[in-house]
Amino acid sequence: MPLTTQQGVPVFDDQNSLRIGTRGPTALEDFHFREKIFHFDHERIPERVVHARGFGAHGYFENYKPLAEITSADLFQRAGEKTPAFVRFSTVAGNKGSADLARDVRGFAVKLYTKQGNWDIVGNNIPVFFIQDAIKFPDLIHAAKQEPDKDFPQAQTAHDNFWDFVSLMPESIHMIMWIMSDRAIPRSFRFMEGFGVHTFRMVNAKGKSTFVKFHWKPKLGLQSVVWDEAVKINGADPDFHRRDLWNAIQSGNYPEWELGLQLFDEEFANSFAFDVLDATKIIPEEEVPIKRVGRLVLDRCVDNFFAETEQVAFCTNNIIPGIDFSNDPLLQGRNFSYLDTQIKRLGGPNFTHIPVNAPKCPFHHFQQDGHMAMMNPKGRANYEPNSWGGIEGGPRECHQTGFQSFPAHEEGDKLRIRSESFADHYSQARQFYISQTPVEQGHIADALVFELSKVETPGIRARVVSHLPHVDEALAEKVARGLGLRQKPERIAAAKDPRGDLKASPALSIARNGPKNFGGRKVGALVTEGVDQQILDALQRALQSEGAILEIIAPTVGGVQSSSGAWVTADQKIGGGPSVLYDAVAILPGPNGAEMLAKNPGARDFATDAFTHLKFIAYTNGARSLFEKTGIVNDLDAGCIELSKPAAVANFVARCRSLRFWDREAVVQSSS
Ligand code: HDE
Repeated sequence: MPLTTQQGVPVFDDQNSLRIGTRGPTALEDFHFREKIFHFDHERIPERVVHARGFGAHGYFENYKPLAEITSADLFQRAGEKTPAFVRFSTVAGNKGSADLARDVRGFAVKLYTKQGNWDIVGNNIPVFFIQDAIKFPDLIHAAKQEPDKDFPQAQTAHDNFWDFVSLMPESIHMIMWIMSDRAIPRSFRFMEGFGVHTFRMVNAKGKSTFVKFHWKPKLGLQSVVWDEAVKINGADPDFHRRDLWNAIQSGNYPEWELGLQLFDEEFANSFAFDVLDATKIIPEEEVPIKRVGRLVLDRCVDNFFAETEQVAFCTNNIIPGIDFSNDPLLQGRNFSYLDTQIKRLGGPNFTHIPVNAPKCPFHHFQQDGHMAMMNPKGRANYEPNSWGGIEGGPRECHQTGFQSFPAHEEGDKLRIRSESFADHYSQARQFYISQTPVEQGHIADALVFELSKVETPGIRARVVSHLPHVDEALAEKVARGLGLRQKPERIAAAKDPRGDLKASPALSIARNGPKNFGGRKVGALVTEGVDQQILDALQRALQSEGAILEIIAPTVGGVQSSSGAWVTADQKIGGGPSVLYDAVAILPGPNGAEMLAKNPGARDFATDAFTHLKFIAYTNGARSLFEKTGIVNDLDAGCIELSKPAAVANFVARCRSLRFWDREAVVQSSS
């Protein structure tokens, strides 16, 4: 394939610019050189102001059963119907090059290319938000991102501005509980839920409206990492999440989520304890069960990151007949923001001409021209009404199938006011907290202590703590102690007294909603020369039938010879494949490898971190000298499984299904 210029002219020499003599000046007429440099100079576009770091993939949504009673949206009318989809996951605060394991909300944006146009569900992995009114969004994001004078810290909320702002905004406390929980450090995009957050409407062909909240439920169950692990993953593999998604899809293990609908009517909305238009509130699944209506499968990586993932333009205002907005003031503001931001980011009004943004159904309109117009309407008519008949006259509006807004009855005075029904800021924060397991509650307290210890202004630390008794007294005590506050701050006055009668919602805990098996997870086996081939084979087989992956970490990436004389190739060298990159580990030294591992800092960290991060550890006897050297030998517990014979592997894999050996946490914490 010959190299050409953008004009298609074949290139003779791409190594040297055109010059006068061998050492003379460059000739201005060197059009190939000029074109190449000019294009390079213009390669960058502005990154997203939020959600700059993201990763996308293609797939489809498959509808289970016709939902005509609830919505006329075409994609829900036929069982088994597949609708093409593009999904982009992201972090919020970090810049485009930031690390994947930042403590942050994750974006979960889905574009559905339906036969009635594109429908975007631009959601997050957390079902509530920090603020109730879109007018506060610039303040929230300014406070969360790098401080404007120093331009740091990057991709973290552990700084004064963020905590100053949220501590002055009690409505954010519910969200604070979520982002201090393990939800904000997911193990992978594949193991997290997605939420549309706002209340939307579904409208059927008869014009009947039902309120709806959208949920995405991961097939592989929920899973997060622990904080120390997140910090280390960011160093070991800042692309951990994108690599995980890429590898899963490329290896045919297509990630999958079920779409769940929480459907409710006006009557429920009026009787519910909170305002369904308030995006800082959820409706517990136990109160309105989730109806699973279809599945989203991601089965194709992008051909080009920039063309697809960077240029994809999600807009909350992209909805289709059968779907409609609610009056949630956050959603209403978003409907303005997303369209506006694309014009800045993508350079003009024709971003819908970019293939990833174009509908896959036929579309006809009279919009024309502008920067980079790629598909101006054909023919004579570029306006309507017109008297040109037939094809020449162009498209016409359609009263049967066209989008119609739900005729909600609206009236009232023009006011800048927050509804009284939005005033309870603490009750659901408390409900979230009491729905967590004790281990998860501990993580929330630890995260608050960690973040607030990075806050330099003591008054801000104390102000945050003054909100916590409304959530839970013991939590407030623990955080105050963790911060070394001499005096526990007075509980701050609440706009509305929190209620103490909300029941725990088990659906809100990650630990209670983990996987049923170890599928999609990864074990790292640390091996040396002479590793027991039978054990390795048994491990390989057991993991394969579980749908999990085995990676080998050896002294060199070249690999080792096993006990049977076979060559075992390695995926990583020691140090390059630390245990934080795996869900569970196996430490399998050969006869002479134990001493070497005990002396190797990378191998020592491998064992200690796996232990500290509460992972299941399989080992053969030789690993004991490594455990002695690292000091964990006396703490070996039921989460450490000796593979005395190949049959023991089954027990190890069965244990791995619980993902972590949480009982160890008390031991680890008391020794740290
Ligand atoms: Fe966004 N948000 N947002 N947001 N948001 C953007 O749009 C905005 C909010 C979310 O992968 C921007 O194209 C306002 C809630 C995702 O490309 C921008 C408000 C939720 C993504 C914008 C919110 C989200 C964005 C920046 C307050 C969860 C990434 C670049 C009213 C339901 C989509 C862009 C992608 C991106 C504005 C709040 C989710 C500036 C004004 C709540 C997943 O338009």
